[in-house]
Amino acid sequence: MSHMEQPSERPGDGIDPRGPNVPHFARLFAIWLLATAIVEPVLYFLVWPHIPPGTMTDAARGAQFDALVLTMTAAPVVIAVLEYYLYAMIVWHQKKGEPPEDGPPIWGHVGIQAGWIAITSAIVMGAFVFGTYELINTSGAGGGEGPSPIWTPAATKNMLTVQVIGQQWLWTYRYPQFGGFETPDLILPNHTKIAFHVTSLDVIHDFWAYQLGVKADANPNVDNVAFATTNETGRFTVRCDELCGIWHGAMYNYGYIVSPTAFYKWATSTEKKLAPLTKTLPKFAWTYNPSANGAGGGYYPSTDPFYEVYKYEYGSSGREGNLPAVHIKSFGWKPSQAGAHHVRER
Ligand SMILES: [Cu+2]
Repeated sequence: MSHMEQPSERPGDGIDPRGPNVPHFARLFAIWLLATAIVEPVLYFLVWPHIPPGTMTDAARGAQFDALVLTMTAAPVVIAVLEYYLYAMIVWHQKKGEPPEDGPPIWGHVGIQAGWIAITSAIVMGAFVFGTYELINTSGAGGGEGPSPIWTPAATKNMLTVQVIGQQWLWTYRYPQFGGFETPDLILPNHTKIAFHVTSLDVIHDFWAYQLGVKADANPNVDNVAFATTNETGRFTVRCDELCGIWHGAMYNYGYIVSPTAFYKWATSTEKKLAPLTKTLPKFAWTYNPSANGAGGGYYPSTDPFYEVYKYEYGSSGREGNLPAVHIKSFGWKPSQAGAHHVRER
């Protein structure tokens, strides 16, 4: 800094630091370049590994990388804004005893206008292209793609199918490749492509396996598919992320990624252990019809004691509505338990 740039005692005495002869832009640019050159490597090397949701699957890794790119894109903009703010306060602030004075207007400045439009357009269009590519690149980026996914993984061989069933207020999982058993434990093998088929038995839930980078709405009568490839063993959290009633906040559990060997051992032994129970479940399907009192109890139709009554009255095709409770006694239920008011004798 030369002596010419030092603040003068009186306006007109030497060059005013706020005046047009001071290279403000060059200064601002140099400071901005230096700050950016320091901050960007810090983000890349030090911050990136700590960005959620981690690296347990390709989908999670993709989300982490996307967040890094957006952060590194935003950082120079944030630096420029803060720097200009501070610079203006220090260099252009009103001197004591001086009348308020506005700076020179910049309207009509072609360079600033063109630069503004060019830079903001480049950032927005870049984010658009990058975001679209990333969405497709990791097979839907861990989001639910509906019943017929557009972006499917390249290799669909050796893919583990896990059905995720939401109901008020818990998650259960069925493994159709292992006899269709159902369990509250979500166990996944490492280094495996997983196809999550997410559905609900009652209201709308949302399957959010946070560290897997997987998030898919669980709608009744909809098979919502999301993909992820496991990368690391460990525990992850499953939460319901769609307000679904009074115990929505308690609708979470933990899942585990284990070695393929450990998974196979677990899956085959669980299949065997649960076989008698699996027989009482409805046949594996991509969606299940909620029973008449499904929203209240989340029963599957065939295991719902009401359903037997329902079938008796309406046939298995059924229809919605309140059920007359007939023959409840033959299923071991008393009318008072079933909440029935009209017990008809046949
Ligand atoms: Cu829920």
